[in-house]
Amino acid sequence: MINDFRIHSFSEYKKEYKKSVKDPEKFWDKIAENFVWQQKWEKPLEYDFEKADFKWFQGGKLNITENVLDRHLEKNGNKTALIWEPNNPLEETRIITYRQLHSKVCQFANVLKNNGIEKGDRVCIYMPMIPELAIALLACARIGAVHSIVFAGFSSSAIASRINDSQCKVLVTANEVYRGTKPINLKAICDEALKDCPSIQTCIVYRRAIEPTSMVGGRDKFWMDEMHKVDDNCPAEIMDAEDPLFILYTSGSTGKPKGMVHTCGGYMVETAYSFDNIFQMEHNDIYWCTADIGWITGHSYIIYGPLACGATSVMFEGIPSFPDFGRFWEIVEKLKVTHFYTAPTAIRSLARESLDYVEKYDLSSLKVLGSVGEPINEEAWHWFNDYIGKGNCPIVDTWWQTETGSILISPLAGITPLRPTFATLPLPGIQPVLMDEQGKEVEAVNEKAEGRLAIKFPWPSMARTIYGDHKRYIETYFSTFPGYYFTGDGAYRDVMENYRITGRVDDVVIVSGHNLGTAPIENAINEHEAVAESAVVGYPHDIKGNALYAFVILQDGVQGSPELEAEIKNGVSKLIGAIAKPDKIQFVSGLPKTRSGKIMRRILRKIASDETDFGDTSTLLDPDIVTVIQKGKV
Ligand code: 6R9
Repeated sequence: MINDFRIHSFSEYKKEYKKSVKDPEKFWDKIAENFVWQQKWEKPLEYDFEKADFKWFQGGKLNITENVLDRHLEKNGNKTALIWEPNNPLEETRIITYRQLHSKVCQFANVLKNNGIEKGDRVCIYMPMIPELAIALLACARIGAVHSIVFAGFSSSAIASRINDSQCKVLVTANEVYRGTKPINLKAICDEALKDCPSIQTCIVYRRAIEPTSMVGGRDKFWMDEMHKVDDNCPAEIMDAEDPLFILYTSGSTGKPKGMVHTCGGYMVETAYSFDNIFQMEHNDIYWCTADIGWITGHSYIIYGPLACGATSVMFEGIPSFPDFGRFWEIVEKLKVTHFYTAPTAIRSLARESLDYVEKYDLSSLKVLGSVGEPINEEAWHWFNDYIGKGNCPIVDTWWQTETGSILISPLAGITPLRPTFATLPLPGIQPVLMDEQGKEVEAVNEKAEGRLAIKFPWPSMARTIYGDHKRYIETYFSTFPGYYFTGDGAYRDVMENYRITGRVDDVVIVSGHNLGTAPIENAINEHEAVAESAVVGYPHDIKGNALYAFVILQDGVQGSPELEAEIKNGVSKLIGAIAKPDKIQFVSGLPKTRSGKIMRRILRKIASDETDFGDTSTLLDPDIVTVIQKGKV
C-alpha cells in the first residue's frame, strides 16, 4: 500500500497507542508526512475546547484529490479504483481505473467551473449509487467547492432544507433510478425541492435511465452535454488544510439536521490512516462497503479512505433483497470480495431469511468482515461470523459518528483480540473516557467501568463546526463535559479496556424512579426465538411516571398472540427484572428507521403517548410505516 503507517502486530499497536497519547502532535505529524502536500504545515495542532476551535496542520496546503487520484497514476494508474455493481444484475458491471477516474473527475470539475462554481461555493449532490456520484464528489474537491450530499432516498423537503441551510449554487442529480423493482424519479423530486431553493442556479442531470426527462430551460442541463464542452485538464485547487471539504447533515434522529463541516487536511490524514490499519488490505484485495455515499460511512470508507490508500472499492447501486436475499453473497462470489463492511440492520434482515441464500455462493474470497452504524447484538455477530466468515474472518466492529469523520474505536483486523459485540480498543491518537452524571471520569470498579462516552483529546478528522451555527456545535458536543467532546453514547469498558457501545444515552426511560436504558430491554426481548427485532420507548403513566411500550417484529411466519406476549414479558423479567417488563407490546411489520438503520424513537414515543404530530418524517426510509404502526396501537 502507498502509505507507510501500517501496524502489523498487537504489540506494535500498543506501542503506537502509547506514543500517540504521550505526544499526539508528534504522532499525527509523522502520519501526515505520508501524503502529498503543496506546502508543509507550520503546526500540527492548535485547539481550544471552550470555544470548540480545532485546527490541524495549520498552514499546510494540499488538495485531497491529488492524494486520492494523482499520486496513484504513475505506478497504479491502471489499477481498478471503483467497481460498480448495478441494481439489476443483468446490467453490466463497470470497472473504473484510477486513470479513468482521474480523467472523469477533472472533466466534471471543469463542468462545475463552466457553470460558475468557484472555490468555497456549495454544491448539493442528490444521486443514486452510480460512479457519477463519486465523480461529482471528487470534482467538487478538485476545485475546492464544498460538497453537500443528500441521500437519494430523502424527500424533496429534506433536499430543500439542506440546500437552503448551506445556500448551494448547483444541484447535481440523475433522472430515474431503480431500487429493487421500484422506479424512483429523482429529477421530479428535485423539481419539487427547487420550487423553494432560490440559491440554485443550475441543475445538472445525469441520464441514468432512457426515460424522457422534463427539463427547465435556463436551469437544467444534461451531464453528457456539459461534459462534451470541456476537456479533462484541471489542475487541483490549492487548499488550506483547514478549508472546508464537505458538509454532511446528520440523520436527524432529533431536531433540525445539523450540517457537520469537515475540513481537507485532517480528514484526509485520518480516514486513510484508520482505513489502512483497520482493514489491513493487501494490494490485490477487493473491498466492499455496502453503505450509501449519502451517509458518512460512504464518504469516508467507500471514497476518501480507500482511494487515499490506493485500494479497489466496490460501489453497489441496489438493495440486499433484489432480485432475492442472496444478492450480497452473489456479488461477493462474483467480484471475489475480500473485505466486506456492512451494518447490523442488514445482517439481521438477511439472517431472518433461509440459509440457502448464503450457501448457494462461494464466499471463500472473504478475509475480513466489518460492522458499523449501531451496536451489533450477539446473535447477529455470531451469524455473521459463522455463516459469512465461516469462523475465519475477523469482524471489525467499528464505532464512530458523522461528527468524528473517521472510525475511532475498532479492532485492527487480524491484530486486535476480538470480543463479540465489543468495538474493542481506540485507534492510536484517540483518547476515550467514560464520564459519570456529575461530569467526572468514571472510576473503574474491579477494572470495569460504565458511563457516557467522551473523547479527551482532539483528533484530526473531527468536524469543525455545524454549518452556520457554531453555538449549537459548542452546546451539543462540548458543554455537557467541559474540556471533552461528548459523543451522546453510553459505553461499558471491560478489564482488557475493550469498549462496548451500549447505545444512545438519550434513550433512557425512568420507570418508577429507575433509570432504564431501552437498549438492554430490547436485547432481552430479542432473546425470544420468535422475535426478529424490537424497539422500546417510554410513555407517560399515572403511577410509575413512565411505562414501557415495546414494538416487536416477529420472525417470518410467526403470528402474535397473548401467549407470546406473556412469554416475551416473562423473558424480560427474567433477564433484567420485573421493573423492565414492558407494559404494552405491539406486534408490527416494520419500524421507522433512518437510512443508516437508526430507529427514530421520537416517533415511536409519540405513537405510544397517543400524540399525532410526528414532526419531520422526511428522513425515514419508509415514512408510510408510521401510519401503519399508529393504526395498530394497543
Ligand atoms: C458511522 C455512523 C453515529 C451513532 C453513534 C452510535 C452508533 C455507530 C457503532 C454504533 C455501536 C458501533 N454507532 N457505529 N454503535 N457500535 N460500531 O454510524 O455515523 O450515522 O452519525 O451515527 O451510531 O450511537 O453515536 P452516524
